[in-house]
Amino acid sequence: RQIVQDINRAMTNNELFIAYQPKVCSKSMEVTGLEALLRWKHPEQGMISPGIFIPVLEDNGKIFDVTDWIIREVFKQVSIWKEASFPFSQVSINIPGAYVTSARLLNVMTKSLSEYGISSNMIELEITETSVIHDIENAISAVGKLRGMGLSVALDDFGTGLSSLSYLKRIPISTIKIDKSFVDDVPLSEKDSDILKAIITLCHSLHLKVVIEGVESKEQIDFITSVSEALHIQGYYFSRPLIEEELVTWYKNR
Ligand code: G
Ligand code: G
Ligand code: MN
Ligand code: NA
Repeated sequence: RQIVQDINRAMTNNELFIAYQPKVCSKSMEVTGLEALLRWKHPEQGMISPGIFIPVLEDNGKIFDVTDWIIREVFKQVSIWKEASFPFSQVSINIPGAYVTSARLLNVMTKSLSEYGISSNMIELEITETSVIHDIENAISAVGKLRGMGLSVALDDFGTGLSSLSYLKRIPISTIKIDKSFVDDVPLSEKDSDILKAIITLCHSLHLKVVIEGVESKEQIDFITSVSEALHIQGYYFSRPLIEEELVTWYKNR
């Protein structure tokens, strides 16, 4: 496909860039993390959503090179922020399914952390529930090694994988990201509100850090903060994903 040829050019041609979306603590309202999200400004087609091109890159294996590119870009940015004493917090990187269980991920992480002088607790890797269920034994082993290096690991899109919950106690993740679909109709739907509350309780009883994704309204914030003061909230209510300059301005204006 054309995407594959174009992505090679995009990586060297400044067409790809990273946007960062803040996560905010439900108690202090302080920024507790940033999720790195890939963006592609194609010269003819304009902005192309990663929801469109990432699955294509996954199908042909090109996603490995692109993820390496993302890791380098993020680490470069983190080292600049560190140097400038910018008050950033932990940065999360989305890692595609096939990459999670590959030896390449451990190697790239070890090498890049040392190359950019970044401590592992500044980085979180987001892996999807679907990819974990796909290859549970290898995922458990890979996550164990990453955690052993001091990296945080988040389970992304939690609740969408039609999974059995039994793997939750076996996989040594640090964080759960509850999928947007569980918060969309909160607090209007009493049933959805009860389900969200139950998931949060379950995750907290497993001592997991909990991020609620896709929060867009004040009413959702009020409900979430009434459930627990130990939650992390991500969504348009606080901010869309921002490029570096926008992020600096956003921090200043808070
Ligand atoms: O940012 P946006 O809502 O457009 O993302 C759409 C989809 O693409 C989401 O599922 C998101 O997880 C995925 N995505 C965005 N950025 C990255 C990335 O850097 N790496 C991977 N693997 N997926 C990403
Ligand atoms: O699959 P993943 O969770 O990585 O995808 C995250 C994507 O969800 C981000 O790329 C971002 O563009 C999108 N997103 C983040 N917050 C919101 C929100 O409040 N509403 C909507 N509709 N999308 C969001
Ligand atoms: Mn994610
Ligand atoms: Na998600």
